[in-house]
Amino acid sequence: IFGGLKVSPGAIPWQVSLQQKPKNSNLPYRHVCGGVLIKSCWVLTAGHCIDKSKDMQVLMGSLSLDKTDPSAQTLPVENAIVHQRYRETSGAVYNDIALLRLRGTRGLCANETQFVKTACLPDAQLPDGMECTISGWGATEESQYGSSHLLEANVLLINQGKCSEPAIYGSKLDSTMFCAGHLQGGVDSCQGDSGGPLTCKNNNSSVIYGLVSWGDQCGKQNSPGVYTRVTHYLDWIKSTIQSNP
Ligand code: 4AZ
Repeated sequence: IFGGLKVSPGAIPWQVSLQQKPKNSNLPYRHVCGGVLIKSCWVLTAGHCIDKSKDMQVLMGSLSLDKTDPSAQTLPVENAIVHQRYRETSGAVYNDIALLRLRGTRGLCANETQFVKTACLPDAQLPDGMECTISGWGATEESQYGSSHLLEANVLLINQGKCSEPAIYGSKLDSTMFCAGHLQGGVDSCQGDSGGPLTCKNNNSSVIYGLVSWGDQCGKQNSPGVYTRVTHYLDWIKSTIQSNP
């Protein structure tokens, strides 16, 4: 996160760290992406975060990645389901969404606490200019390697027509994505934040409106962050969860 501040305990309880184990090694799991807990056994993340050849786990309820908080819960990923039309092209990513099924014990996965809670899915489009929150352990202006403490920042929803102007993303942007940030630059998501939440408050409850997906670098003028538009994928999310009991 560029231009962010440290998150307080319990403020973003649906934020998870998606971690992968380096192949053929005894090296520990390392953070690769963010994710969002939407049900006890289900995490939403970005399609481009998934490497089927590596073991994955999810860390929940910890603000720190290096010395995990006592409130932390870690669960293995049983199955990663990437959207069937996920595609990566030069400069844009399409249908950048995946669902992770966690491996629990006796049907129980994440245990709901003050520090671990599910986020609500959105049920409507939200207006341009609305202030929303992004968070993650990704790159900052100080470190391309990211932050060991979870950071957050406020961003504004940017008009789709504006963000589709040739000077910004042109036709790379489609209706399954949206832009958020600050066109003057400075506050943005970055590498390592991918798959993590953009949440907006609607009638005092937070909804997961976007997933960090792509952008032209980070914090640059006229290059806001691009987010997977979660409202476009509600049927895919519901049917994927239903068909994987
Ligand atoms: C990335 O490389 C990435 N500024 C993620 C988010 C943004 C740019 C790049 C948005 O994963």
